[in-house]
Amino acid sequence: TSVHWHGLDVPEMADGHPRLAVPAGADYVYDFEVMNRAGTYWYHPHPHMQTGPQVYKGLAGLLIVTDDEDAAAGLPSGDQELSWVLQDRRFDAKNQLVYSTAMMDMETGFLGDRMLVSGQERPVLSLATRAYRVRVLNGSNARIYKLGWGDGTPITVLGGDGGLLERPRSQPFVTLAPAQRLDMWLDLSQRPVGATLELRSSAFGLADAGMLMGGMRMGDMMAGASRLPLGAPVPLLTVRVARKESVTSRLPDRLSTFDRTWQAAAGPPVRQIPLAFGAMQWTMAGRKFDMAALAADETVAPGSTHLWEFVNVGGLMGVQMAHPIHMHGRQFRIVSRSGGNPANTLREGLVDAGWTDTVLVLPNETVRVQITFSRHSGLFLYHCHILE
Ligand SMILES: [Cu+2]
Repeated sequence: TSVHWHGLDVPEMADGHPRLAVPAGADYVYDFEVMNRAGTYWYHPHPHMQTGPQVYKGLAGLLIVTDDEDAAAGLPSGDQELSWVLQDRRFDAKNQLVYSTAMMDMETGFLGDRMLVSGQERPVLSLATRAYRVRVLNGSNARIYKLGWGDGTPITVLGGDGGLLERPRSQPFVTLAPAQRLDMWLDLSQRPVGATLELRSSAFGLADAGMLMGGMRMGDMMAGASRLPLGAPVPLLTVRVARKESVTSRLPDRLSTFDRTWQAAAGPPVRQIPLAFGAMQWTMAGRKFDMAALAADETVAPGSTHLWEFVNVGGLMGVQMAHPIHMHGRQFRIVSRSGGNPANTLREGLVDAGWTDTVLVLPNETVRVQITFSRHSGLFLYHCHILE
């Protein structure tokens, strides 16, 4: 296996590239200094064709980076800081994990039929009448969530993949694609003891995530499809207000000043990268994955700034799919999002502000990102984070 430190800017030899996979029984020391700002990062294996099953069986975890600026924001910490990892799984009659390699799962990604939050199915958390900071990771192989509170309370977003936003923002839902993180504020101070609040993923249309082939769901045509299809509504966990605590916790108006260092670059030309489906394979920029080959337009100077545009073109017969595109190395910014279906209900949950390392490109959309590449030279990856 190999270990990828998702979101961290690390040297080539520590990035977990599949060609540097460590053979079974061998040792390898990942040696790097954390250069990232505070944020919710994570780690998972990255060997070629084995990432899906290895993550599924448990080889993944959170990596929380702290710094002075994050501490100065005065957000809830210690027992008031919670971490929820969302993963869908299938179990057999003996409660053992089932990982299917049916054709359908391999093309659109593996979907479980039971939801786990940090390893527990629909946990009930007993909390107090105060505010909490909640970090959420979508650690699923392929499932997209449309997160919301059961009583319609908006989600107060504090940050995403690359740390805190400049200011909190409130939105009815958060669309969380595989590998993405959400940092949110949960205020229970006005709720009575005994009240409950459910976190759930709301329904969205399969077409919103692009899983349609000539009007038919791809999964219906093949065996092995999940009993919990993509876009099905599903409860995730319940928060129960268990005790009264008189602590005043105020949501800070300003969280970070980090954004001041960011400026939209006008200079660099835009490189277009079509995401397409043909001959039963997904391609990026017309190419399949090659372990070591690079195209000229994939070679960048260390520390240089580029505009890359991901164009979700799909394929014949209306084959379409939402792609969470992850770039290794530096966090980047989303400059613009255009095209696609304006009625796509996953859109209202997107958080395109702040620093990110994984951007969801919805069907027929064009998403332009600005990235300043790492000072570390070497061979790094960019890929769709659906693990199959
Ligand atoms: Cu990753």
